[in-house]
Amino acid sequence: FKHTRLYTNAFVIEGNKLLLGFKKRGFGAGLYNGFGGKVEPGETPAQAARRELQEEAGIDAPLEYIGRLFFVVTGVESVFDIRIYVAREYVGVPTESDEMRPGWFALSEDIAPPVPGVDGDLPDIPYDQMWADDIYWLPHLVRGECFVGRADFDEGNVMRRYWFGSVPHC
Ligand code: 6U4
Ligand code: NA
Ligand code: NA
Repeated sequence: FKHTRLYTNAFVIEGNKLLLGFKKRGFGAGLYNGFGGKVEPGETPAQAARRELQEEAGIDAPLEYIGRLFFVVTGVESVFDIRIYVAREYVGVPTESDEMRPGWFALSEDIAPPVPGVDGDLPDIPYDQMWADDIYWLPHLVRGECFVGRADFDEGNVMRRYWFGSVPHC
């Protein structure tokens, strides 16, 4: 089969809010996503995840590994092996970078009771402006359940098939 390339994707949750970035350039521009990118030589995925979060969102967070997504694109030689991380606290102020514009989104009320006047005005998670498979695994991440899965895309960002499942531990 194809070879794999390591990537990271990091999500920060604070209470009832999820931090996403609007990607301004590159592959996936125009979509909301977590913060991440390629794992560089000599780096562990955890180190890369923390570095990318700092570079793209301007914050530091105690990221924990929560899931793994194999992203397959028709006509692309390598498979993206994306290590997905989550943190429930962070240090710093989310700041726009060349690549990403950060913003907070409301998590559904079954996660934790909303704080009136603080969480109430936030937009819902913009699944229609995210990679099409994210809606199947982001709920696992929000619940703190480890997951693994695969999504296959045609050129033109059309998802052909996917599977996701939760796993007992990461
Ligand atoms: P750097 O190192 O920052 O330049 P970059 O191309 O920005 O890397 P990124 O995060 O866009 O990396 O991820 C590379 C590829 O992995 C994306 O182009 C598509 C895929 N991917 C990333 N996040 C995904 C997500 N949430 N859902 C999905 N595919 C994703 O299905
Ligand atoms: Na990136
Ligand atoms: Na990057």
